[in-house]
Amino acid sequence: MTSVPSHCPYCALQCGQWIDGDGGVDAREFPTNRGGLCQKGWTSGALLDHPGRLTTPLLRTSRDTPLEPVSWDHALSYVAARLRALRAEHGADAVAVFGAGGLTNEKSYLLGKFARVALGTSQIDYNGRFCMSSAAAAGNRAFGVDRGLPFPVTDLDDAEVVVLAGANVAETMPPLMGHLTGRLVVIDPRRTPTAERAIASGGLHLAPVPGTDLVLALGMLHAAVVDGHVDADYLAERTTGFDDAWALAAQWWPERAERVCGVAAADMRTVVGWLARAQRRYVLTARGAEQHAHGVDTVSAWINLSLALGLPGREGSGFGTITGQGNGQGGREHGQKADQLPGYRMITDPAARAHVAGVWGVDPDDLPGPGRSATELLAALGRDDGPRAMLVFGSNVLVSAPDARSVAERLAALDLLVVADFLPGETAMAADVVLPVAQWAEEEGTMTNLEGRVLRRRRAMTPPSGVRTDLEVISGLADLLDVKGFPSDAEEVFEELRLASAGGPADYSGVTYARIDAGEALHWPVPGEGHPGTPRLFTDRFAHADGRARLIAVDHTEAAELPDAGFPLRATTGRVLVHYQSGAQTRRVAELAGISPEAFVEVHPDTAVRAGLVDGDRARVVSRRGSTLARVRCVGSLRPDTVFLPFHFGGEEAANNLTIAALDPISRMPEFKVCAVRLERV
Ligand SMILES: Nc1nc2c(c(=O)[nH]1)N[C@H]1C(S)=C(S)[C@@H](COP(=O)(O)OP(=O)(O)OC[C@H]3O[C@@H](n4cnc5c(=O)[nH]c(N)nc54)[C@H](O)[C@@H]3O)O[C@H]1N2
Ligand SMILES: Nc1nc2c(c(=O)[nH]1)N[C@H]1C(S)=C(S)[C@@H](COP(=O)(O)OP(=O)(O)OC[C@H]3O[C@@H](n4cnc5c(=O)[nH]c(N)nc54)[C@H](O)[C@@H]3O)O[C@H]1N2
Ligand code: SF4
Ligand SMILES: [Mo]
Repeated sequence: MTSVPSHCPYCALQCGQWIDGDGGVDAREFPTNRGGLCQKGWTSGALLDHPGRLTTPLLRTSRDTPLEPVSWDHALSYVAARLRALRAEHGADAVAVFGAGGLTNEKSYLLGKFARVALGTSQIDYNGRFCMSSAAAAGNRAFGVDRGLPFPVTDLDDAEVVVLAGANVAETMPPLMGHLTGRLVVIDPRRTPTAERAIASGGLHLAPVPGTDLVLALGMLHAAVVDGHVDADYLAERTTGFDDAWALAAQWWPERAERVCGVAAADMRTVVGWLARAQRRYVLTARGAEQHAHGVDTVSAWINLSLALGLPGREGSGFGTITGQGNGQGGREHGQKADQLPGYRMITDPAARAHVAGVWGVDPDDLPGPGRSATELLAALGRDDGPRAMLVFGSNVLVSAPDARSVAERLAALDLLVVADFLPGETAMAADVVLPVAQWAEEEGTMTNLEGRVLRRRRAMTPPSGVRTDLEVISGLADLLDVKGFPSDAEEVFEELRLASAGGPADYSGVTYARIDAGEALHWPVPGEGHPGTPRLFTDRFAHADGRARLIAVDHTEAAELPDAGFPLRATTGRVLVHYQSGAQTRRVAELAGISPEAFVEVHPDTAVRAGLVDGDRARVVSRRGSTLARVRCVGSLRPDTVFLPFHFGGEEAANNLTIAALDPISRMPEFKVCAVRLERV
């Protein structure tokens, strides 16, 4: 049987896969995974012929009635008619669109264009707001451009020291561990498998209080200055802003930082010394440091430390953020974000509007302005000034958005909820219209991985009958709304994306399917077909007009909600190896569900005793917003003031019943990683 070379449907490592015509999946040698796959990748084929798969559109005309199978013609005409009516009655912003970082570049692009041109709405955002937005904002303000890793993953191979701030890659990107062979430092309130590896590597596990990474980074910058590790020549030649950043960091000598973040001052000095003395060294952040109401400032603090030590843009060294979703990088470049147009252009920039409007054949004045960010968009649904309808592509917001109970109320208040999905996840089952779409192995497209490399997703098999691709759905709806310019062929969409991105920060104009097929490693920007791509950014200059990186003056801010007598513990949330995100996919893979069948809460044994709980009990975890049921796991290495829950489960087991929708003032990232809770016996 012939197999096609493609990539895993899940995370941003985009491991190479072979997929055969029956949906059989095998590992494929690719630089990011070197022939490895994690359990999710190995079992990804199980969903292609899953008995629960959606293969016919479903519709209900009232929320009190069950979803019933209907034809595609009926479903799409119904949606188009309702959208027209709602728009006529309430204006274009009455219709919202919610996209995802799992969508291909082509889908992200066409969805953004569909919102702005076919619907004329400003109300579009996507789940990447929950994921990469703080890292993106911090990268933009420091470096002038946001590419998660500004160097190829393989550059990490011979690093002597790598600091991972809030990343549990041993579970979230297992094959990436193969690139981390030097001394590791892991910053995580929990002793994760990654932290174990750090200890085994001769490195350190630093366990801060959740939500205090910023102070830790300030303490380390202080240590760098006082211990004489600052690279003064680099700061003078390549940066601005050190003095202002230092004016604040100077207040945070390590012993003072220790009192807030709980990490020993001596460990801060040790790690700074390791970074300063190594030739090849990296600092990488992920969601543990970023998903906070001050996530942008926290990432900035880590960038400040990296700049003070002279890492970014130097051969064999660097700063990066580890992108999460399969197309988390490309998904934030092509215009499904509330404030962006394709090519990572800003929708408020008149030149950007003129360029993109030219490609789209519309008047720039007809393009809407910036819309609401994801959490604010969800909070506005069904309200007087908010959207009355929402189309969702690729996100299970009922499980993954903060303060899930409020999200459920808002979805219920909509006149029309349309969800395109291939599985009956929680959000799809709450919809008025469900549109069954193709899966990764059944469609063409491109994805941009965590190192900014553009990859081909290839069709290995025919989708089941009754199923359409997302591009066909968007194209079909555009037809019914009488708008032209929405092809359903992936390469045709990509050819237009190339033009729209040309000249923007994320310039794809030189990328072609043929070049990717020929095996070229094309990292953006690729400004022209003769251009070889840009595996390493910042080697000569940063992307700001003056070519310099900026240190940003940042200071400690408390978490939005602090523990008190009623809610004495800090809850944090994250991932386990075998489940992906809201679990809509992996909870349906028998092998994975067998390994991790239910929600759990990690608790320090002393904390469990105080709550009258023992290992294996079912507990109720309660916050001011809601509660969740979880099996107690006593973990002796955990901080006694902290509990941890995975967010992969829905309904009564959803960690997001607890979380708080406090937002970062710049990125609008919700504070997924800290809220105050108590434990109760069930
Ligand atoms: N198995 C699996 N892999 C995945 C995914 C998945 O759902 N499952 N999702 C993909 C996606 S979209 C993403 S974004 C990435 C995320 O990848 P990671 O960022 O590695 O994953 P998380 O588990 O969310 O968070 C990492 C760690 O942050 C810690 N943490 C919690 N609070 C704090 C804090 O205040 N400070 C610090 N320093 N650490 C803290 C948690 O204990 C956790 O171990 O994973 C990708 N890969
Ligand atoms: N408490 C807490 N909450 C979190 C996080 C956390 O760490 N803690 N992490 C946040 C992060 S980083 C992320 S990225 C989000 C992710 O959370 P979600 O946005 O909910 O992401 P998924 O669970 O991957 O949902 C994807 C849905 O779309 C479907 N799908 C997959 N691919 C496609 C496609 O190509 N087309 C269509 N139409 N459908 C598709 C899947 O079947 C699934 O139902 O969760 C966020 N929520
Ligand atoms: S690490 Fe990510 S891309 Fe690789 S197999 Fe696992 S889920 Fe897929
Ligand atoms: Mo993510």
